[in-house]
Amino acid sequence: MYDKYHKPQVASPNISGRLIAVGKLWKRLLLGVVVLLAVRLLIVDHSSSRERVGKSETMPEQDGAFINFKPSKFNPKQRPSSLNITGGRESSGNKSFAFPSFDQVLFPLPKLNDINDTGKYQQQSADTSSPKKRVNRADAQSQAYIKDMMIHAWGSYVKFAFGKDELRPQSKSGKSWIDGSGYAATVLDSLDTLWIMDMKEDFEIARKYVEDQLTFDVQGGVSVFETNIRVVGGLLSAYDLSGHKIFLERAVQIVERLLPAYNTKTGIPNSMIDLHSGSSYRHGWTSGYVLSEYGSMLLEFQHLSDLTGNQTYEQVAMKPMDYVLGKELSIKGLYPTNIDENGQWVSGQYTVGALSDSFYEYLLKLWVIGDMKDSKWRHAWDESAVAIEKYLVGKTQSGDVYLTSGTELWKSDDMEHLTCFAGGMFALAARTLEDEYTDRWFQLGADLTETCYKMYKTQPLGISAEKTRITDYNAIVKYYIQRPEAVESIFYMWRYTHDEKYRQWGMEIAQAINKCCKVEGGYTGLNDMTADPLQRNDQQESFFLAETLKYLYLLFSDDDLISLDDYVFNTEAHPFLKRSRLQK
Ligand code: DMJ
Repeated sequence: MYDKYHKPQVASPNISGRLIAVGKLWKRLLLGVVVLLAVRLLIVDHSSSRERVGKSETMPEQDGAFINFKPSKFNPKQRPSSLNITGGRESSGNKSFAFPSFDQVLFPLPKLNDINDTGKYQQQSADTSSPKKRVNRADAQSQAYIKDMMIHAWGSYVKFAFGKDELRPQSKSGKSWIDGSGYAATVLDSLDTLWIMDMKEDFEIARKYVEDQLTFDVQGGVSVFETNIRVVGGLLSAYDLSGHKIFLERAVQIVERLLPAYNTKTGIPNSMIDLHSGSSYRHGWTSGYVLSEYGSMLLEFQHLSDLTGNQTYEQVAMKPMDYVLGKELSIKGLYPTNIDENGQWVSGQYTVGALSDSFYEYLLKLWVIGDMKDSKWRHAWDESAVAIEKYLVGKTQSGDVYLTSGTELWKSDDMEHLTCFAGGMFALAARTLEDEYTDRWFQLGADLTETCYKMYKTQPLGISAEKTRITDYNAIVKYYIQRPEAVESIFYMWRYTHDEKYRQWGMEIAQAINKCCKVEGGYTGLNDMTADPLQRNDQQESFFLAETLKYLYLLFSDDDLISLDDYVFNTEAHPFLKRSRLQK
């Protein structure tokens, strides 16, 4: 499959020809070394001058341009001491020479001193200032394959369940999470995917629904978190992409209805709310408030504040984040999954899967969407990443790396599909900051992504379980509900490496889904992904259209389509423009 990149073979030369060729090779090597040394010197000189600029920035706090700079709080060299750093790049304290990689020469990543460097940071992004010639990387045939899946999933929803929250593909009917039609979750979750796949007529059908029929005045409890990531997220990204004001108006309406959930002792929102009455309450099925739920609100609320100028939304969602980030932890960087209404941690178990996942994701993404200026987020994420690696990352005897749950004393040997988002998260962290952890996080991202691919590949139907024991790839929790996390990480790895294997992995997964889950009325999940004959679950998740199909499509698209330089994906794969890209 790499043959098309191979240079044509030449006939083998005789001995003297070989000697001449070797001589030429040495000359070239020597020249290369001299050029690299010169470039390296330029970079060292450049970074030391940036360091000088950085120091002067620490001075006047009243200077608006440097308002967020907190050098005393965030010193990357003061890393948690528990970690034994191996194989990183040179630190600024150790000037031993290392050749810069090709990427470093062309697109040097910012160092921490650049973080508050008002704009210089973003201008270094590859797509805007790169001298490199643009390469169109779209694979039109594979894109069409994925788009066909979306046409079938969306078309079936329109035909059998339009206006309901979800489609039941086998019974060809609709399903609502609450009374009546619910709030049309699949319409709102699908808007940006329709736009990105250039399904403009369908987008128009959805837009008209949002304009003329959508109502949030519905009775019955809905999840504050799910409403936020799917409904608010879907509306805001539809607004960012299309500019239609109605999406922003609707986002304001739904967030106003969510706000009463924040009237609690600690400012941590209740998990459930009745959108009609505004009365809110905690889940019955778990104690206290859930980390991934209250910790995955700020990206959306902040974006809404940025777009409307109303700071209330950001302030309200900031409060619980500041509250938990300021709390004492038994293990620095690891946050218990639950907290009670008095602000006491409830469990002593840690995970990056269910109940925690997107909290960690948002620590990083809050930093990235803010153009890497507010170092409090990156600092918190860094601390978490170090602890996650130490306590929750495992390696099997055959070398497969996985991310699991555990306590201070033990860790499990399984991995949830939900946790598979972490491959992309570690890759994103590595590609947005250069420090001694860069290579390490990127490798961890790549390793986790590969394990998640194997969670599909090793199964009889090519479909992953909800939870897999990684030592032998035995399915432990056997249902499959069209989750996106594996293809999400595959998408990030593709964008950052352009290694064809990632596209191959994504296509294998797409084909397996088509084989097992496509029915006349849409796409179903499976009650048991090992069962023969198939045990379908008659459920088409809204995140199948919002995330799984979107990440698969973007995997085969050109890098410019939702460029990672310009957008940050919320945890439901809704792309938001970075703060610096918003028109003031
Ligand atoms: C989605 O709603 C989001 O990705 C969320 O963060 C986790 N669960 C589902 C998909 O698995």
